[in-house]
Amino acid sequence: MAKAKTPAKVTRTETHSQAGGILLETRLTREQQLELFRWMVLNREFDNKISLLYRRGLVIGAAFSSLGQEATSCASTFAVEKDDIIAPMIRNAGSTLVKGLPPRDFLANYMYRINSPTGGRDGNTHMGDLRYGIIAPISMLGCSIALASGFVLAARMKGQERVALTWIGEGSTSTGEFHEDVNFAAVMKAPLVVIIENNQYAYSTPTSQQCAAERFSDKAIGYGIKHSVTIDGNDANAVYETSKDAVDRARAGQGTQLFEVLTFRRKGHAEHDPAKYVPKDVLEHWEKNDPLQRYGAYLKELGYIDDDGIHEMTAKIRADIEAAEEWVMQQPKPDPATVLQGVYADQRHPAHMDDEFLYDRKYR
Ligand SMILES: Cc1ncc(C[n+]2csc(CCOP(=O)(O)OP(=O)(O)O)c2C)c(N)n1
Ligand SMILES: [Mg+2]
Repeated sequence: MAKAKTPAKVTRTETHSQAGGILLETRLTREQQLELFRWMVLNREFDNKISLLYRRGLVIGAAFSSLGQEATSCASTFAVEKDDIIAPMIRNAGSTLVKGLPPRDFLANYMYRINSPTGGRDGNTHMGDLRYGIIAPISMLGCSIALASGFVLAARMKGQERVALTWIGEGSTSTGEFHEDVNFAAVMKAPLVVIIENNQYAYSTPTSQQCAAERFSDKAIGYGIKHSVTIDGNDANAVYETSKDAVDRARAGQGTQLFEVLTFRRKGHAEHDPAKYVPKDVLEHWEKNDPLQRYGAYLKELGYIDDDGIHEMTAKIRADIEAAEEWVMQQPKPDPATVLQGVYADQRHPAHMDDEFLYDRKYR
């Protein structure tokens, strides 16, 4: 952590917990830490459900998992406000859920139902909902950064103090778009936070084969961005604290912020990829470094929750996801005859039939 925090609530001399090795100095209350843990469990259970649905042939688009990266999505989004904007990528289901999109809407999108943010047009994660401040993930790697900075620069012209948070894989930082977009945002002092999620692989390409920089956070200096750090992305408190500092600085007018979280993609690029190119010992190392296990162990050490509490929490989340799936299965799929609707201005998108304004969605 780069700078001193508001007074720490812990009196011990250790900086990290014995169990889980979690950063002890945090502004989060007991209740907030339990809530953050709950989001991380939801993130994992949601991903597990998508994986199962994919295997049953009920999700037919690519199904992306963030197994092992739950802290990087959930703890960072925990640091933004309701009116802030997030621009997630394919591996940030947790961010979308924390920002408020109901799991059943997300599930409905994966299962291409009319009652979903894209009205059944997209069978995976490329959907957003501006009612919750969520910009849809963009396939062209790097492009989300320009959209996110454009959004908050426009907000600034309207006198609003909105901050945008976006994530980018370490592989995507080698695109021209990343360079152009971060440079533009930094020059304009856009209130934007860019988190580089270094999960060690870009599809089958390991980090060592696509970038010679020692640390991805070093890229910040080329854009004049200060305070860039590389942190343990599997430590939810560290991710929250670093994100909160960056969001606060961006809101205070200090311009674009960027930092790197070290984590690992524990599944293939998507469900179709068995990731046989990942060495077994590396995978085992990161399995032992699991963000949920670590945060759970830490919360137990503090006496905030016990094993029964974790089981109860997980069972409730699973039941909610089952109920969401049941609801989704009742929803109709789009009529193929409507495929051109929403492509041109003269025919409204089926998910926005009643909209007075495109983003005032009433798809439910
Ligand atoms: C400009 C561009 N090039 C290539 C692709 C194909 N592609 C999609 S995801 C991906 C790997 C991205 O790796 P990384 O940025 O590390 O993110 P991760 O999947 O590890 O989260 C590639 C090459 C694309 N979508 N856009
Ligand atoms: Mg990657």
